[in-house]
Amino acid sequence: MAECLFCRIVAGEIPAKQVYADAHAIAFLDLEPFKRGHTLVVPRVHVGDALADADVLASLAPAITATGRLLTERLGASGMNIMANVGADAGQSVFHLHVHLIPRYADDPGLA
Ligand code: DGP
Repeated sequence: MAECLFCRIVAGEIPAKQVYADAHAIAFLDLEPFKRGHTLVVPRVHVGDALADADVLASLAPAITATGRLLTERLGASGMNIMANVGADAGQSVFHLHVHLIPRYADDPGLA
Protein backbone atom coordinates (compact mmCIF):
# COMPACT_ATOMS: atom_id res chain seq x y z
CA MET A 1 0.00 0.00 0.00
CA ALA A 2 1.36 3.40 -0.94
CA GLU A 3 2.30 5.74 1.92
CA CYS A 4 1.52 8.91 0.00
CA LEU A 5 -2.00 10.24 0.68
CA PHE A 6 -2.64 11.34 -2.90
CA CYS A 7 -1.19 8.10 -4.33
CA ARG A 8 -3.75 6.32 -2.17
CA ILE A 9 -6.56 8.54 -3.51
CA VAL A 10 -5.36 7.88 -7.09
CA ALA A 11 -5.38 4.12 -6.31
CA GLY A 12 -8.91 4.33 -4.90
CA GLU A 13 -7.76 3.29 -1.43
CA ILE A 14 -9.05 6.52 0.12
CA PRO A 15 -12.34 8.00 -1.08
CA ALA A 16 -12.50 11.39 -2.74
CA LYS A 17 -15.17 13.27 -4.68
CA GLN A 18 -13.77 12.93 -8.17
CA VAL A 19 -14.82 15.53 -10.71
CA TYR A 20 -12.60 14.61 -13.67
CA ALA A 21 -10.13 11.92 -14.74
CA ASP A 22 -7.98 11.17 -17.75
CA ALA A 23 -4.97 8.94 -18.50
CA HIS A 24 -2.54 11.22 -16.67
CA ALA A 25 -4.48 12.87 -13.88
CA ILE A 26 -7.45 12.88 -11.60
CA ALA A 27 -9.26 15.87 -10.12
CA PHE A 28 -11.13 15.73 -6.83
CA LEU A 29 -12.69 18.14 -4.37
CA ASP A 30 -10.39 19.53 -1.68
CA LEU A 31 -11.32 18.33 1.81
CA GLU A 32 -10.75 21.83 3.21
CA PRO A 33 -12.16 24.05 0.46
CA PHE A 34 -11.19 27.70 0.35
CA LYS A 35 -14.20 28.36 -1.89
CA ARG A 36 -17.08 26.23 -3.15
CA GLY A 37 -15.79 23.78 -5.73
CA HIS A 38 -12.12 24.03 -4.66
CA THR A 39 -10.55 21.16 -6.59
CA LEU A 40 -7.12 19.52 -6.76
CA VAL A 41 -5.66 18.20 -10.02
CA VAL A 42 -3.17 15.43 -9.27
CA PRO A 43 -0.95 13.32 -11.56
CA ARG A 44 -1.40 9.56 -11.42
CA VAL A 45 2.36 9.15 -11.01
CA HIS A 46 4.07 10.27 -7.84
CA VAL A 47 6.23 13.37 -8.07
CA GLY A 48 6.78 15.56 -5.03
CA ASP A 49 5.85 19.00 -6.30
CA ALA A 50 5.28 21.25 -9.30
CA LEU A 51 9.01 21.80 -9.93
CA ALA A 52 10.06 18.14 -9.75
CA ASP A 53 9.34 16.99 -13.32
CA ALA A 54 8.46 19.19 -16.29
CA ASP A 55 6.89 16.35 -18.29
CA VAL A 56 4.58 15.37 -15.44
CA LEU A 57 3.63 19.00 -14.87
CA ALA A 58 2.88 19.41 -18.59
CA SER A 59 0.79 16.24 -18.60
CA LEU A 60 -1.65 17.94 -16.22
CA ALA A 61 -2.54 20.70 -18.68
CA PRO A 62 -5.54 18.98 -20.32
CA ALA A 63 -6.95 18.02 -16.92
CA ILE A 64 -6.51 21.54 -15.57
CA THR A 65 -8.26 23.02 -18.59
CA ALA A 66 -11.11 20.51 -18.61
CA THR A 67 -11.65 20.71 -14.85
CA GLY A 68 -11.53 24.49 -14.82
CA ARG A 69 -14.13 24.71 -17.59
CA LEU A 70 -16.32 22.10 -15.91
CA LEU A 71 -16.25 23.96 -12.57
CA THR A 72 -16.99 27.25 -14.27
CA GLU A 73 -19.99 25.83 -16.09
CA ARG A 74 -21.42 23.77 -13.22
CA LEU A 75 -20.93 26.28 -10.44
CA GLY A 76 -21.33 29.53 -12.31
CA ALA A 77 -17.92 30.77 -11.23
CA SER A 78 -16.88 34.08 -12.71
CA GLY A 79 -13.14 33.54 -12.16
CA MET A 80 -10.62 31.03 -10.89
CA ASN A 81 -7.35 30.93 -8.98
CA ILE A 82 -5.00 28.24 -10.32
CA MET A 83 -1.90 27.66 -8.24
CA ALA A 84 0.49 25.17 -6.68
CA ASN A 85 2.38 25.42 -3.41
CA VAL A 86 5.97 24.17 -3.66
CA GLY A 87 7.68 23.33 -0.38
CA ALA A 88 6.59 23.58 3.23
CA ASP A 89 7.69 27.22 3.43
CA ALA A 90 5.22 28.01 0.63
CA GLY A 91 2.41 26.19 2.39
CA GLN A 92 2.67 22.77 0.76
CA SER A 93 1.32 20.14 3.14
CA VAL A 94 0.90 17.11 0.85
CA PHE A 95 4.07 16.20 -1.00
CA HIS A 96 2.53 14.81 -4.15
CA LEU A 97 2.21 17.40 -6.91
CA HIS A 98 -1.24 18.99 -6.95
CA VAL A 99 -2.65 22.06 -8.63
CA HIS A 100 -5.37 23.97 -6.79
CA LEU A 101 -8.33 25.17 -8.86
CA ILE A 102 -10.28 27.62 -6.71
CA PRO A 103 -13.47 28.91 -8.36
CA ARG A 104 -14.22 32.54 -7.62
CA TYR A 105 -17.56 34.27 -7.55
CA ALA A 106 -18.70 37.83 -7.92
CA ASP A 107 -18.42 39.71 -4.63
CA ASP A 108 -16.55 37.00 -2.72
CA PRO A 109 -13.68 38.21 -0.52
CA GLY A 110 -10.13 38.05 -1.88
CA LEU A 111 -7.52 35.41 -1.09
CA ALA A 112 -5.52 37.62 1.23
P1 DGP B 1 -1.24 22.11 -0.04
O1 DGP B 1 -1.34 22.84 1.27
O2 DGP B 1 -0.97 23.04 -1.21
O3 DGP B 1 -0.25 20.96 0.03
O4 DGP B 1 -2.67 21.51 -0.30
C1 DGP B 1 -3.09 20.28 0.19
C2 DGP B 1 -4.58 20.26 0.13
O5 DGP B 1 -5.00 18.91 0.26
C3 DGP B 1 -5.29 21.03 1.25
O6 DGP B 1 -6.01 22.13 0.68
C4 DGP B 1 -6.23 20.05 1.90
C5 DGP B 1 -6.24 18.88 0.92
N1 DGP B 1 -6.33 17.57 1.54
C6 DGP B 1 -5.57 17.08 2.54
N2 DGP B 1 -5.93 15.82 2.84
C7 DGP B 1 -6.93 15.51 1.98
C8 DGP B 1 -7.70 14.32 1.78
O7 DGP B 1 -7.55 13.29 2.44
N3 DGP B 1 -8.65 14.38 0.80
C9 DGP B 1 -8.86 15.51 0.06
N4 DGP B 1 -9.81 15.45 -0.87
N5 DGP B 1 -8.14 16.62 0.20
C10 DGP B 1 -7.19 16.62 1.16
